[in-house]
Amino acid sequence: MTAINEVGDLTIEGDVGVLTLNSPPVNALSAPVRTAINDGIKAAIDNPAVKAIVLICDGKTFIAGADITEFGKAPSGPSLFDAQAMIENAPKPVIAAIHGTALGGGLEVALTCHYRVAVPSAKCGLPEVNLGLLPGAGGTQRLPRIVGAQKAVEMVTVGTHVGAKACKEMGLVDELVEEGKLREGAIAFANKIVAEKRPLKKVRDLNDKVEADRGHPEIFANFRKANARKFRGFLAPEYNIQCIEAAVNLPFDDGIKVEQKLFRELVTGTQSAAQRHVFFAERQVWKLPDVPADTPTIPVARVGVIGAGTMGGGISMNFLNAGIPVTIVETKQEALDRGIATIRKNYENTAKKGRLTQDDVEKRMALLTGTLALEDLADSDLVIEAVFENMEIKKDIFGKLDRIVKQGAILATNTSALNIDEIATAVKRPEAVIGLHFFSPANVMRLLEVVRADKTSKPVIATSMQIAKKIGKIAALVGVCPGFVGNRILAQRQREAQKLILEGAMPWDVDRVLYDFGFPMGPFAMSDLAGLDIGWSKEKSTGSTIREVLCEMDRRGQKTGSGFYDYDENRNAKPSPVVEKIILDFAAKQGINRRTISDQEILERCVYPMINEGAKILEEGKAIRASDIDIVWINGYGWPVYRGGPMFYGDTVGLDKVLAKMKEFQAQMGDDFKPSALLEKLVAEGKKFQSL
Ligand code: T1G
Repeated sequence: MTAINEVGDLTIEGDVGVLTLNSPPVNALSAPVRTAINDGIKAAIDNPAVKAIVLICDGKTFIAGADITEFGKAPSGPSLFDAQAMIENAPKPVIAAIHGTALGGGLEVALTCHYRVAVPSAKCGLPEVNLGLLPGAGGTQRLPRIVGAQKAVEMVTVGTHVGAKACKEMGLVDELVEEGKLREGAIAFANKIVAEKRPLKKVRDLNDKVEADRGHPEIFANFRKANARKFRGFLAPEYNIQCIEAAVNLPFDDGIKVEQKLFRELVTGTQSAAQRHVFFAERQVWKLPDVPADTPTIPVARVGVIGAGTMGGGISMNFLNAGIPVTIVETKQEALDRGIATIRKNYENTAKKGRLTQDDVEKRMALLTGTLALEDLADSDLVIEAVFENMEIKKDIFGKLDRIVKQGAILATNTSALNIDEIATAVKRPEAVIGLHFFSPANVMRLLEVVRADKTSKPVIATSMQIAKKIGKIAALVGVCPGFVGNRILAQRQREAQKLILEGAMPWDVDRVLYDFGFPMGPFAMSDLAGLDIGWSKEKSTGSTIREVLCEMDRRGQKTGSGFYDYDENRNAKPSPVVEKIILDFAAKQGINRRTISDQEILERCVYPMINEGAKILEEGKAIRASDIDIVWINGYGWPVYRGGPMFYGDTVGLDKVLAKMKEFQAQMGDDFKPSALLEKLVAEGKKFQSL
């Protein structure tokens, strides 16, 4: 065995040189890894005893891509292109031996090999688009030469991880070898190649697929049309498509030039910086400074859910999906039956779309037990209360749970706003109480706010974060304050949106600006979707807000065919002259002289107070990191991932600009815009939220 460097070694097994990379955690293409490839392949080429070369990785996976942590830093060591050229121009067959995932640059390295073998559990993909990038090492030019343009655009614009079997069917992998015997299998394959004197197949020279696709621009036109909504606002998907088009229409080396030009644009742009930030932010949320990774956790074998309404039902589905039995409690049989029927209907609908088998549905439903007796939760390891948002009701329930549920269980509330410290006063074990704030629909939305109360114990926190991961959520550990993190920041935007439509904008102006910014919909369209009458009652209505007036007119949103917008039979929204008049009347009654408000002012007044509130949340220690706040807003409220979240966006705009604008608004409109001390401090020090 010859050590090439600290992450690579070359062993000669018979006629085969095996170059093994070992650079945890994912063998990313850092400078040492690129050096190991470049020098290791050269050493194998120069060794006359070696007739074929196997490139394999130790650890959990084949190369999982370029080393994202190197981006933006001065390059060192051989470039990825150098390492790839060493492989592709080798006079001996080079075989990539794939386990785990060959992703991004990893697959691009494998595509410069002459052959690829994999174990059945392996996956291949070009997920750069999820980092706001495109495969910048020839992937967009080589992939379509194997799988054709249609499959290639699908893979590069979604970043799919394709299983080895499908890769073999597509020709991405030449042979599947026995699971757990990759090294032996790859060496045997190498010997076979040599014995059969198979040619050195360079992917770059395979032109039949791209030539067959040439003259069919409809492949790309149809794909763009079908995905316009999904790709709205993103640069990377479109640039990926253009690279595949170049592979079809241009010679290889010209296509590479297109790829390099567009890659450079993306990698130096704000969208990719934002999406790379999110990639790491999603992994940071699980790191809790004051809850050590070895904190003991509570095994959760049985879950109790109180309330079989929309939230209780959705919450239950998360656990049923993870194979955890759920006992769901209601006060009336009819409500219980309705709740369970809704869960079943949701599963049946998913099965109709082919995402679940009927057997999956029955397995999940078999794990669900309905009851009217809280006593049936006695043996639950985790109980989640999801009843009406009323403090007295919740405290009454927690008092009962305290007497019923076994010691050591977690007592969680799904409240979205009530004070969990107060709820915890209803039990003798406040250390067991925590908030698990799911977002509706709870079985779909990825975000979970894990709300630690003053007395919540570390094992309860650690278990809650662990179970969140187990049920496929992305969790942010937050503190008790009005609205916790997500809704507290939302309140800033809602307040300004309501003020803006009195001062001169219309709901459709505010919605358009925020939609164009990248939100899936603006606040008024969202209100119409959710229903304007949430929390409203005819008896108590005073007509003192536009929303109340609309509810009194039975304009309660999409469900009544009108709200802030008028809706046609297909629920297409259009601005409403009725609403316009209501708004004008309201403004007149309040003596407001309406004025024209620019889109820029709408955006800054809606977004900058959100950033400022995030800074206050950090000051108060109600969130651990600025990037956690970004994760909350991206996964709970549809903040566009290519803008990185409110805090990252503040850094992108420049905190000095945000501060200056907040001060300007404060002078004009008062202390709703009072800058937080942290914002002032960061600007004074020339720092960013990311530096915290
Ligand atoms: N670079 C640097 N670090 C990486 C990394 C990467 N590419 N991928 C993962 N890590 C770190 C991650 O931050 C975490 O660190 C640890 O590895 C485990 O990751 C030229 C330009 C491979 C499926 O987009 O999808 O190639 O938190 O928790 O759940 O065209 O990691 O432990 O300190 O996610 O088992 C393209 C990204 C790059 C793949 C494994 N490649 N990675 O998932 O572990 S751009 C990607 C993943 C590129 C070329 C272009 C996943 C995984 P820490 P993990 P996992």
